[in-house]
Amino acid sequence: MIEHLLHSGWTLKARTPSLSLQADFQTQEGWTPATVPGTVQWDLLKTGQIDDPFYGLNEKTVQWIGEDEWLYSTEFTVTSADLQAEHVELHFEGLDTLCTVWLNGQQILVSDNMFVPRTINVKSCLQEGLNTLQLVFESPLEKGRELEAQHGRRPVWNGDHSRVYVRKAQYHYGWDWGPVLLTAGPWKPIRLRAFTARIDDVYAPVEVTPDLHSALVPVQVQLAGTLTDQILHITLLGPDGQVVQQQQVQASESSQVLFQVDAPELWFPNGYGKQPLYTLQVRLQAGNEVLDQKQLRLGMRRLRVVQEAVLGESGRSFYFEVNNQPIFSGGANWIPDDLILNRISDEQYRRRLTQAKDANMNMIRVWGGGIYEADVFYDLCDELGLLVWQDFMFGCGMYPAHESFRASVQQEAEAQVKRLRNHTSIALWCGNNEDYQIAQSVGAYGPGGDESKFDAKVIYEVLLREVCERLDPGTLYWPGSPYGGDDVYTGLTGDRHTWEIWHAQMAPYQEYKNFEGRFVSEFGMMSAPSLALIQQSMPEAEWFPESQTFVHHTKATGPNGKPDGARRLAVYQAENLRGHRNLEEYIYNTQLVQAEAMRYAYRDFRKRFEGPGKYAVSGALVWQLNDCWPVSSWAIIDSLEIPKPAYFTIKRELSTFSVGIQKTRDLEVWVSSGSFKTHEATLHLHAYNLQGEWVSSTTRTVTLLPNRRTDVEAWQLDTSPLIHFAELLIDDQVVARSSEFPEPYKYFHFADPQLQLEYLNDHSIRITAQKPVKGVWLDAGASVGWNDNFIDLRAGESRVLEAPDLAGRTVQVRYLGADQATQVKPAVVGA
Ligand code: BMA
Repeated sequence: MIEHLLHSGWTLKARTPSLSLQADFQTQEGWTPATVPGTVQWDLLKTGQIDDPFYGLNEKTVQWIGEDEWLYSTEFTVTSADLQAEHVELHFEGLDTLCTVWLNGQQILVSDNMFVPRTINVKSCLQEGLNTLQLVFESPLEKGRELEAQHGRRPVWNGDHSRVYVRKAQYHYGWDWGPVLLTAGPWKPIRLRAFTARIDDVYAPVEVTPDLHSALVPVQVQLAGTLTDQILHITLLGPDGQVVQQQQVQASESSQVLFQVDAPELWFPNGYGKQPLYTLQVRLQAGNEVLDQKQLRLGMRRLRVVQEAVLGESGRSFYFEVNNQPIFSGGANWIPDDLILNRISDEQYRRRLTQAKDANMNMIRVWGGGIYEADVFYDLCDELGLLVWQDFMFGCGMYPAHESFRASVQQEAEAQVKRLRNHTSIALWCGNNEDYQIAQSVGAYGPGGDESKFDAKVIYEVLLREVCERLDPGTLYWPGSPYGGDDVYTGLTGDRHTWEIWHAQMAPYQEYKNFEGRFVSEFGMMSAPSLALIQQSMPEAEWFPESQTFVHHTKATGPNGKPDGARRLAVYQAENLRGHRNLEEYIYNTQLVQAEAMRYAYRDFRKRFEGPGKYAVSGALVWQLNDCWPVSSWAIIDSLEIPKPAYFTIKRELSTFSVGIQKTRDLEVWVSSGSFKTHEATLHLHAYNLQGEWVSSTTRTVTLLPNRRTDVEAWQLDTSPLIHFAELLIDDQVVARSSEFPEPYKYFHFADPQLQLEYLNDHSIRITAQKPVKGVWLDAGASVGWNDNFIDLRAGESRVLEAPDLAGRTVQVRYLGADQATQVKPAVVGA
């Protein structure tokens, strides 16, 4: 196969409505060099024609782009060799969104779904020498509004109502954490392919036997083109690169071979084992000539979603079982990492997903308001041990289901399931985000709901289910997130979004345990981003939380559509902390509250992963891992890639061992273990009074049962509010720490910890406290890769925090109750 990427020579311009389309393409004026793959916004930014939409209030000044039509044009050369091929195709991997394509003046395609790749046979339209390819992108807003006028206005949460009619990433219309940026352009590669025969699709659904002793790898290869006497060579290589098995078959439209792997090296989610990957190579040959080849990486794992009775409770469990081991799915929700999608490099994907892995996460939910992610995203998830909960791209809306819409969704679903189904990380397909919830809120679902008003139910319960069951029968299809039978709020079956905290009644975050679900696929608490990001993304005069620009960079809205982020944040601050005196303290306070909320959530949800027969809560996915621009949001990593304190809290709560302490009448202490083995452990408990003086210490030994919670015998409590620290040791190594300071924090006068900080070398700092201290936060003004941060220290305790990238940086230190930040000069001590 000869393949040309048609990525050069492109120019773009805004459509001039007074000219005919032909004249507009021919005019010399107004053209700008264009990047393909890419979007208009990216090029206008690169060529200085618009200001950075993410800076200050600039978002408002770039809205015209989404309201205009855009022309793209290029010329490319076709050789006689290309034309001699039996088949010549143009392949558009993705067009954003409403696009008409002209080749040498002939219309060859009309596309209206950014998630559907298109292949067109163009042999008869091509000529030797120069050929012209032209694209016209209509305004998604205009088109959506036309469709809305035709079919009716539909309820949505977030963004313009018309979005539900346009198969474009829904967050481009603005969300409660993102600006409006209606991009347009060929956002994925464009290729010209000339061939006799090529590989169209390879499908290899690994099936590990229940006893885990062997795996079957049935390989199905679909070929396209003219098949004569070509041969398919199919090879399976082990994780060590050695050939495991090999077969050759005569090429036919659909070929199958079956490999059996004895004693497969099993793939486990992060934290539960390794991620060995096998390689499947498929080569199409005519004699010695290689016509085409494809390569897949495959993990050997047996995965099921188990919905069984929960001992002594109503409803059913919802847990992922990998290689016969129940998994506590600790992780996060993913939104696209930018609005200008082509700017996200492979390295950026790697950094972000590695941050998730390093936070001991094992599951990422690709949320339905974004995109089916780039191939590299799933490759990384396979490699890093991150299971993927994959939504279809519908979010927070009452979607239509008329015939042409369903046909488009069908094409989209088939293309995306085929593209992604070989990934070991794909653990579940899910119909949508919160569409059952919005349906319930408008009386179209749930108890007493009139489901005849829920048009898209047929998409979620019939269309997508059929596509998944046909194309990827080994993976569970789940109609929505949340979804749990007749009422999306019960929490007794399926998955649940817990928003009673933050949204709804704004319950205190200390109450997460009252709002659990069998699998909590969303919950979150907002906070400000880092100081460095604020300083970079708004003018200095606006560096205060009440400024117009700061509010503009806080997109949360209430039920009336008005901004309510600051208001809700203020309530959570006021309930727990004393007020802030400046921006730095505001950032610290909001981030501390977010971290505390996440401590309660993860700790109390994981606590309910109680062992065989009682996996009462088996998943906790924070809303949200990442951000797509500079904003106050629920993200735990801001768009400058700086993790917030909540990131480190979650990392601790999801580590193989975590300790929980809770004051009821006694002091309740438990340990959650994600180890498949039983461990003998020692637990030290230390108590201090509010003056920071030591009161008592006790030690217990405890046998930690595998992969579940173990309770430690309760301690009787003194009546006065005490500060408690727990330390869990296995083989004399500290494997988990926890502390409990009396709440609400605002009532208590905690003693000055007399913190001492020493630079040991350019990647480690020693911190020593003379008195107990909570929430010690080191801010180096950039993402420096701290191994730990936002820590609590006992009196007299010293800890070393490390970051590879500290050299030459000033570090700011804050803690709960600190008067002001302490600066640590970038001196190298003890090097
Ligand atoms: C969730 C998500 C998003 C939203 C978030 C915060 O339920 O699905 O729609 O951004 O809440 O409000």
